[in-house]
Amino acid sequence: NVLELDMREAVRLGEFELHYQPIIDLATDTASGFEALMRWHHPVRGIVSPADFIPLAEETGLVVPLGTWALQEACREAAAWPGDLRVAVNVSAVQFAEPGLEHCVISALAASGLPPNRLELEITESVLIGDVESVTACLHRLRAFGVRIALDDFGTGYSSLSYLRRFPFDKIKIDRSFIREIADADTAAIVRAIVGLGERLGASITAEGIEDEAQLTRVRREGCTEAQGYLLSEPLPAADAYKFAFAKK
Ligand code: G
Ligand code: G
Ligand code: MN
Ligand code: NA
Repeated sequence: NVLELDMREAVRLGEFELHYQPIIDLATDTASGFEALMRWHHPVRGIVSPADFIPLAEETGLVVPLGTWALQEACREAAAWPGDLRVAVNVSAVQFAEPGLEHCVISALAASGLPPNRLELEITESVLIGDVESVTACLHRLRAFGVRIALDDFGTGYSSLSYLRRFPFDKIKIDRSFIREIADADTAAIVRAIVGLGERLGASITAEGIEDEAQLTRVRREGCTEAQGYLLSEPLPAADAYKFAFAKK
């Protein structure tokens, strides 16, 4: 596989980069943090989307060194941001299946000096499918250390609600497929119910994929605590995220 060979080289050549998408706190209309999103600058193909290379990186196990790099890079960058701005890093189920993840998180924090409560790990339901006991034990230890845990792409799996019983998440991120359809009354009712769940469970609720004002107005009305999407800002290169973090809004 050509892309796989390229990817092995790419890690070594430093062709990967993180972009940072602002996450807006709807109570203050200011950024509460940024989600780190990987980009691959391929010398021939141009920018390759993680939607194309993450699945391959997971199959080949390359997501482990790549994910280690992303954690280190994101923590290092976030340590330079002002105030208590957080950085959210996506972590794949394959990384959780390896014993080194906890050590990797703790050393990224130590090396950067980033306080643990400014790091958030975004996991999907797939993380809780494998060895549930050891994964939840690992999540509990990370959380006891101060790291925040978010459930990503909520609502897209086969049995989303059962995952809320397996771990007390700090945040639930409502998948953008719900936001796209939020003009629909039934979809809005589901979003409102997720907000209610979040309140009862002590989790904040982020609406993902906000692309227009009507969607923003609607997620505010339904009680979402945070919003993220192209309307608010695209994922930004590190230097622009740094400026965004310092800009008074
Ligand atoms: O940025 P974009 O929308 O193209 O990302 C596509 C997918 O790739 C999303 O599901 C996102 O969670 C995932 N992704 C982006 N960056 C990372 C990363 O650093 N690690 C992992 N595991 N997934 C990522
Ligand atoms: O699976 P995850 O939620 O981590 O995916 C995040 C992905 O969503 C990133 O690849 C990012 O580029 C993309 N994204 C961010 N904002 C928007 C948006 O407003 N609309 C769409 N369609 N995608 C978005
Ligand atoms: Mn995510
Ligand atoms: Na998501």
